[in-house]
Amino acid sequence: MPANLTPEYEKADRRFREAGDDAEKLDALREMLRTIPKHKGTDHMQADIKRRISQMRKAIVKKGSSKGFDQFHVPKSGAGQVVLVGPPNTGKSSVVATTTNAPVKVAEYPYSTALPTPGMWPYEDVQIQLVDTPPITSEHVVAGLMGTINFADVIAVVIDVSSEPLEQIDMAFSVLSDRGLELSHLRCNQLDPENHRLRSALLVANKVDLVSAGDVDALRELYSGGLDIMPVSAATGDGLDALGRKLWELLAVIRVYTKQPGKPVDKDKPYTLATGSTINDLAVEIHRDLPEKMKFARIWGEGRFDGQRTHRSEILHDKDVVEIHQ
Ligand SMILES: Nc1nc2c(ncn2[C@@H]2O[C@H](COP(=O)(O)OP(=O)(O)OP(=O)(O)O)[C@@H](O)[C@H]2O)c(=O)[nH]1
Ligand SMILES: [Mg+2]
Repeated sequence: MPANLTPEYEKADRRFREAGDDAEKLDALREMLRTIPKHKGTDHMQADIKRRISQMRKAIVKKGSSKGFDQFHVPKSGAGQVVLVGPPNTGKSSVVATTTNAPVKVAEYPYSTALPTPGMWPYEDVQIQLVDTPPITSEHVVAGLMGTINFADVIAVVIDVSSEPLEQIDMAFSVLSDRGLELSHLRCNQLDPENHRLRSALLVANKVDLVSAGDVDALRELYSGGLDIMPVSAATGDGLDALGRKLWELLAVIRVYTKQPGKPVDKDKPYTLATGSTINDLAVEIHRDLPEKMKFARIWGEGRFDGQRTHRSEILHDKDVVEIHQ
């Protein structure tokens, strides 16, 4: 294997080799295509992955399961994908409804959401993708939903803090763990790439408007699972800013602005990259031919001399400004 494959790619490749069924294989292949470094040296591999995706899709269609699966595959978009998971009626759809423009259904009765639905949540000048999902219970998890959950970057377990929150947490954890997922408070980039059961996660304690501050403190004291608890109210908006910040932290991405020589900084659409990315990674994102054409780059940012000339292996920080010279 070429030496410059990323740990994310290698993780997806392992996931493919260990996948139990075609749907998981297809998921892993798509992740491989997303994470493979895009440059000439990997052209052949990219073409090979695309061919395998196409074959796998055909195989699934042949087996008659394509409809069910595709509806549960949510392509990634924005700075990262967060899937909201939890028992019925806890407010998963309400959180997505208040933070995004997604056409989700909120209802007083349980089991109102039948399919995953994505929405984009503007966080500062980037967008975090939230995915609303059908509820899980110890008796039943809708077919295909584990594929959606597995694919996400971060899992947000949404519980209703006003109604036996610890039982809801236990149920959600055991449902996920029975299906091969362990939840961790660590950021995406801190997870052991060898352990593909592990996912970055947090607890969203929704409906805090219905309880007292003391009830939230009591939950924090009694809960010993290690995840961060984010108290929010989809009804009043309380806690949502803090939730956005926390999700941004867990996703472990940075945003980088670019500028053309002699022109102002393009502040409209920052590039989002994994923490630890370099100038070269940014160049690949901009255009796959750019790394070859790039002569040098200048960089502005905290702890840097304004416009200092730098090399392609320079590690970028959140909010850096980069000017690439070809
Ligand atoms: N008081 C209060 N009610 C809320 C809050 N969030 C949601 N609700 C109410 O809780 C009920 C369920 O909300 P949904 O968003 O549909 O819950 P859900 O988790 O998506 O439900 P399912 O899709 O059936 O699993 C609705 O009546 C909402 O209005 C909140 O923060 N405070
Ligand atoms: Mg719902």
